[in-house]
Amino acid sequence: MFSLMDGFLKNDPLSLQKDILNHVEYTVARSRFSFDDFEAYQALSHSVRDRLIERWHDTHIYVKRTKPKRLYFLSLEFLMGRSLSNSVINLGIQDQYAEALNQLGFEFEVLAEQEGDAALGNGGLARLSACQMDSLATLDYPAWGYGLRYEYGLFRQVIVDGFQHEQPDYWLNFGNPWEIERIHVTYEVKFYGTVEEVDMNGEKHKVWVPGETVEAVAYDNPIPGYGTRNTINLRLWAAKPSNQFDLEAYNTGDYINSVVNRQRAETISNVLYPDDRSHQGKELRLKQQYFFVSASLQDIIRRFKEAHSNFDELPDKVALHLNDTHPSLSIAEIMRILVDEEHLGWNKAWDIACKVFSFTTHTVVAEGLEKIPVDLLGSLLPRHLQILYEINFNFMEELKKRIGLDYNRLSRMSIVEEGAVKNIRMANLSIVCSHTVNGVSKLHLDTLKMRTFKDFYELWPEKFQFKTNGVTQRRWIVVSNPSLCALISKWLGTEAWIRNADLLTGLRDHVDNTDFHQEWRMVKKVNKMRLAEYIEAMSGVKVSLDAMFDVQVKRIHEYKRQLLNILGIIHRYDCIKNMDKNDRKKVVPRVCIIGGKAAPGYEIAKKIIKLCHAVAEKINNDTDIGDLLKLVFIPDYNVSVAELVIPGADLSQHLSTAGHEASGTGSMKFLMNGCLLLATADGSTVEIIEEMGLDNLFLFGAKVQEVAELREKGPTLKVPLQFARVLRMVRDGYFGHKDYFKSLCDTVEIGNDFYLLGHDFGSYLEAQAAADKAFVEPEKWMRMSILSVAGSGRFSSDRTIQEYAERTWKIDPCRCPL
Ligand code: 26W
Repeated sequence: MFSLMDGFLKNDPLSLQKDILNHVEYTVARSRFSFDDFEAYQALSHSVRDRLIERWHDTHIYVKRTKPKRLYFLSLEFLMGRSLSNSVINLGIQDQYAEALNQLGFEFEVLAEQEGDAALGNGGLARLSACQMDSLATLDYPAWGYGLRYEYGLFRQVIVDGFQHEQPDYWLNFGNPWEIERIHVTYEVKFYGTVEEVDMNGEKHKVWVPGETVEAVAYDNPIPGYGTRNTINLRLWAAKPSNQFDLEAYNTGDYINSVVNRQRAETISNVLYPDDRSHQGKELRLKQQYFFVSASLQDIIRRFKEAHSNFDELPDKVALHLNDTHPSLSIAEIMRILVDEEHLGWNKAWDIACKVFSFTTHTVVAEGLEKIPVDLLGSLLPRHLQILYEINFNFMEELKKRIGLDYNRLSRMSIVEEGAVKNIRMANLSIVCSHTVNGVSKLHLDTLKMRTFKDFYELWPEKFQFKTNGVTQRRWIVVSNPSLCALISKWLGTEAWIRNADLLTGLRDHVDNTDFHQEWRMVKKVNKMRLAEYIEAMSGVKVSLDAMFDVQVKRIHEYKRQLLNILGIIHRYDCIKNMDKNDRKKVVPRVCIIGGKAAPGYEIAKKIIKLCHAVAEKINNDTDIGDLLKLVFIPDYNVSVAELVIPGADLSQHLSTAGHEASGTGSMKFLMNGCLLLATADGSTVEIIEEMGLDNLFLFGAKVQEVAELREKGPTLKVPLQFARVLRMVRDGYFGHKDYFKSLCDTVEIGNDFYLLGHDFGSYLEAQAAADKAFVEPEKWMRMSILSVAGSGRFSSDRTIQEYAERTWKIDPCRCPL
């Protein structure tokens, strides 16, 4: 008889081939005798998906039976990128698939290129969530992610005449094989209406009578771990009109309006907000947040109640993690569920809530913290506003007992911000209710303690922790840099580092081995060739492989100082122009690569992009300069572009003014790919230095403790002559568009230079010179490159997740038997 325990799917090349053809014929509905690359990709993905589903089921059943404490990771953003290669690698059947496809006349790598990115997030926070999901699965933690299934992900960046234009990213156009639509997993989510008081058994109860109902439908995305059968779930919600509308139409006869209303419901999960700086207090954004929170909590509570009968057990069985404040309405929602629906007493409910939530903040400055106008909240979620007021009232009473009537401090700490417009401070709410408040690097936590959340730290020092961010070596080495992956495994004599990145330190043993150097150099060369081809295809610029590939890719922000980079490039250009033939021979050729998106409403960031193009046009067309200097802007930077760019980089720049980058995770990906860093002592760079020493990277710029004082000096600050000179060139229209760049130049003029570009310019140039010097000593550079990879183990998200699991969530691995 057929044994269920064996499962249905075999993984030998012949079975895989049969499976793929089967999907060509019956899923894609193409003839198995004739199908193109895209159709082959679709069939291939479906065959991978089948294997994911089997493991997903087995994991789910095993966890359900074992009943461990579960983690629910709540995040409004996940930047997953592509799934095919990652899945096949984590399933451990990459060679079998390659062989199966070869025999069918296809190449795995070519088909993998057919996949579009899932870009349901903005930047650092969202990609971090994706890396952490990979680690949670790999380390066998019983965890689920919850998020929103936006129909439009982060906008596509198109450059026209050097200006950024945004185009919608309708990523579901060609179908998404990685998700499983759960038409039966739906919940009603309610909005608006009024709160009424009703008598129940002689007690007064508040009851919310909502005015609008929308349905949330679950879409499950299996996330496979590496070297384990465990496959966890990322459940994303989509909004669908509730049937309630149909009834109304029937009753009122207003059929047309009801159909229009249905459309309105669907807009909730339509589009990702593309701003990673400011919260604009928009109703749709608030609706998204609550829609996500309500559906997720209904799902979580239902699952809890299936297995447990008493809410006292909730903190032992459920950990809820708030990825930034975006999901923090969960706090009010869980109180509403426990008090209004489950009829627990307020104190009991609050006690439970305070034991289940933990919180990570990804921002540094107080101005970046999320606030919701009270009026807006009161109209959309009237009952929640009452609950928030009650939480705040209790908190203020407790606080008065602890600190007395220090009204300034009380008002700073209040969840409700008083003023012309009243706001709910979501960070204060999250801190008050969470048992742990996490920073994303050591330096970040220091800033939170000393500045942003000083009052709270003094009240509850024990709540504050840091978990330095990390990235997954599965995506950032194994998937994106297969030749480096093979080289590392060969020289370490094992693939175990893919699950245990600490083993990368073993590379230190070979740091002086010339054979190793030789192979290392070849790997970098192959990756540089790949990148050079891409650059030529994108921009028409031919670049020399002998040049140093110098990369800065990340969201465009004033604090990340892409402008400092561009001004440095202008300086370099200016110097070369003024050199004689002999001196030019000593110049280290550079290909400067910049990429990143600006938030659509962020004017200064958009001007930085335009300046980059204007400078590039001048330099790249200057035949007098030739290969000594090139500048290219890589459009539409996203996860899959990163996978191509990062392995090809020699040097990468991380230039944030000290104290402004909470952590930074790009740097870790570059490290893992043997790329040297040129950076300020900001965010996690401080710990990178700790790990590999000052001689292994090029450090520059003001230290965090100097920044405030430098700012105070303002107009009296000394700025190098070179800085004034390059700024003048831009101002005078050397790169054209004089008027357009004026406001950009003003932001860094003496007295106005908040991010201290002028102050840091001198040491920036010195660091650049040191990089040039090291590059012409290949042995030295090679050593630094090897030591970068060897020291990158600490920056694996596996380490981060293990710290969260042990110190914050208190969850244990739950490994599904093979
Ligand atoms: C809607 C407004 C909004 C949206 C997103 C404001 C702020 C955000 C994020 C919190 C911004 C973000 O991605 N922060 C980055 O998080 C990374 C992961 O922890 C850090 O490495 C970066 O330093 C931090 O800027």
